[in-house]
Amino acid sequence: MTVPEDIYEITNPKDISSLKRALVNRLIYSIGKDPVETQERDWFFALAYVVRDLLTLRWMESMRRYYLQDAKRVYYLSMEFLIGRALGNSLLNIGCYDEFKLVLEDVGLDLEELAETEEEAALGNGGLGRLAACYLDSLATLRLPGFGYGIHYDYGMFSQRIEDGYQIEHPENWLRYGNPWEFPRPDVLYRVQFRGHVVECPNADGKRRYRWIDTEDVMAMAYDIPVPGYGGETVNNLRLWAAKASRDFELKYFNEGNYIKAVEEKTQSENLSKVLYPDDTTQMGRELRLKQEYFFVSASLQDILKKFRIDQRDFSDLPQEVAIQLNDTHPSVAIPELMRILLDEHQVPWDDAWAITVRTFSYTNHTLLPEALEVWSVRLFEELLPRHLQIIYEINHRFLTEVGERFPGDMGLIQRVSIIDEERGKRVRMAHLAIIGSHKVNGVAALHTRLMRTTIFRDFARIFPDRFVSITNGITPRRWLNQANRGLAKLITETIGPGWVTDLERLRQLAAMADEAEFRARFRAVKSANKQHLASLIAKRLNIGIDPASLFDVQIKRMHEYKRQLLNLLHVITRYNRLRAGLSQDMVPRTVIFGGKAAPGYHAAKLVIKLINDVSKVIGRDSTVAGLLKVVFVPDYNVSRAMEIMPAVELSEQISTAGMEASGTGNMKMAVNGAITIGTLDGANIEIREKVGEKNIFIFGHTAEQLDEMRRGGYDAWRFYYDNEELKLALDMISTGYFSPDEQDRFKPLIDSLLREGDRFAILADYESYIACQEEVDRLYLDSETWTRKAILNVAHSGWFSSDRAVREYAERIWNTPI
Ligand code: RUG
Repeated sequence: MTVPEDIYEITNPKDISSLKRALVNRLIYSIGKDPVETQERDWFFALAYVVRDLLTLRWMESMRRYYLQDAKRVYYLSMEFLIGRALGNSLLNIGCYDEFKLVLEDVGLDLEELAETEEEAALGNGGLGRLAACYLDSLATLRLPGFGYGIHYDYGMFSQRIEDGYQIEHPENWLRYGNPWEFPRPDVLYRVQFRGHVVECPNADGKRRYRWIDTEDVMAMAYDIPVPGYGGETVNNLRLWAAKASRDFELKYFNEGNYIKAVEEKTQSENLSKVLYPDDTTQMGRELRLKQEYFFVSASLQDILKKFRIDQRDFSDLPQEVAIQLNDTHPSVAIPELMRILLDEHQVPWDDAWAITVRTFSYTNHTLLPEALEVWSVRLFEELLPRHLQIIYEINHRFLTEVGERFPGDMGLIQRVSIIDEERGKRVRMAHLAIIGSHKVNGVAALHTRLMRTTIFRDFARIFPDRFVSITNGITPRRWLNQANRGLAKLITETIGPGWVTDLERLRQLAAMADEAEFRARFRAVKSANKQHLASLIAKRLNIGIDPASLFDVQIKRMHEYKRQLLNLLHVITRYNRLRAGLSQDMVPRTVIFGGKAAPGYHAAKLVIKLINDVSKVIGRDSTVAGLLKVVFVPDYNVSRAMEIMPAVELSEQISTAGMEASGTGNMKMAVNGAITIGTLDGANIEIREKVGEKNIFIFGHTAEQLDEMRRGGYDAWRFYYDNEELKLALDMISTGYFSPDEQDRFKPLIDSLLREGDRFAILADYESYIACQEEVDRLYLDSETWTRKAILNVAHSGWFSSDRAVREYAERIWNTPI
């Protein structure tokens, strides 16, 4: 049926009175509240429903357009989508922000305040999940048929509270009041099998056939979340799967008359999508995690193939019609799963099935850290996914035979590239599976890809020289500049027009403005207003006063040893000591802001949080440094906090050990918001330096190669300690309880890791050049015109870091869906 035009409630989204009518209608008919007796949350929900209505129409139009164009679909499979709040972003993307602001004012409400009642969708840990969300925004903005698939976790990232300086985790029930953006689809339901066993069936044509039987099944139910592109023309879809008990499962026990057992089993299978694993840096090797991975992969592939309309097509067309991007190895069980479907359910011959599979998949690697690379014990695999293990063995056998033929006699090579690691009790190396089963493997920054090719995946780069590509990450300018920093967005639009929102390279036009005193003054005024705003939020929420005129020096990211928050603290302590020694003349007043969550089981990272808070307390109480130095830990760092802090940052701390941060994306967000980076030659910092120019960034520390060489020659931690008086003093203060008089050896484990356990993250090696670099920062900050000039140049040259550029590169170089 065609939809009659007059069915739409809002025919013109610029017509304030129709928006208001729609809003009040939703409040009454969807929320069931009398407008005279409402809470803010009711209005939020009513508004969200009106906005969702506007999105829904465009969404249906987009789907129809894709269908008619028979466009190639891109599916982004990710265990994490760190979306954040949706209201402000949706309103800006569909161009109705100001109109709704007026409507709300009319009923006595403030849009910004209302937006804060939204629970944030924190379905991710950090960079990887946020990247997925940025890419969805770009896919829709670029009008590409790109769809996300993930898990509908009941509990996303935990919320962090700080009690007595320690991190305490609290479950975050973001669905407590429901999610107004999503459409539950009880009719979109797929069976996902687990366990059971495999039987070989005789086939009429004499070929072997396998059946996976006696499985324990869980159902996957879809929830759809519309993803609006900028301009509102295209709205794509994010489909998240929630686990539901299968009817068979329940019936088995109900029929036995065991009602309680049936309900218990039901709850257990539904637990599958209950909670996000809150750790992105270590591999957890837990059964539930592998089940989550297969659960969402299986449901997504069934859905993808259904949309591919296999009844009308040949499987050999799949790679022309469908591209599937694996966000890290987490969804890489999709490779044997597609093989299983092709082989067992559709009797496609192995070689054809394999060619289809490899051409369909591509894999993004996000880390070189060995502890984060996924491996699964063969035993667990066999228990949960017996047929997949068989297929993996067969993939491996064929691959190793080929390698053996191409590189005869190299047994070491065979062992190193095998999917099965035989050394530590037989394990499946998921990265090897992902590389072998994909036609492209991408790293997320130039250095990262180079190191991937030359270190951990060196052998694969030799075997598949054309498979590895580098696509540097990007961030969406819609959320991270247009929405988060309204002041700067306005200034930019007034200066160069509004086109930058979808063509961020246009920021380049601001470069010339850096030399104009008047523009610098306006730019400074925006930064200053943003700093004041942040200062007022910190005062309101934490009851801490910070000086908006001080230099805002910020490190906000996950807490991890390789990110080196501890190095930052060593600078803070050194600075404190210098100030106490009366050496304040060369130093500018600073506010050092930290924020970030530690994985609940990561003791070292949690201890660093405590140390930050203890140092903050001591410095805060010392009147000799009042007005000169302050340390603040902002609790519960998340997307919303990031959006508040980014616009106010002046100095962006990107100080990871060279070679360890795959890319980083916070570095890009801060640069585009006019911060100057202090960083190592690591991840995307290198490209930031290239783009903004080396005079407009502070680089310090050893390179990845230098650290490698240093390690090979024997790393002498004590030498750094004895050679530098100030470093020695700072470390001694920490280890002797200066900051923890109530428990003197509280921080001994941190100091031991540096001095006695080899300083894996080279904090001591980089201390001296970091301190020297920080001195340069002070000198530059004293010259506020030059500082502002450099800050403007950072904005002007950050255009390349737009996720639109990154997604275009994926489209051209990997998905073969050029725009
Ligand atoms: O640590 C990396 C970041 O450097 C990177 O910017 C981000 C997006 O590519 O991914 C992060 N990451 C790595 N998140 N999880 C992992 C390990 O699986």
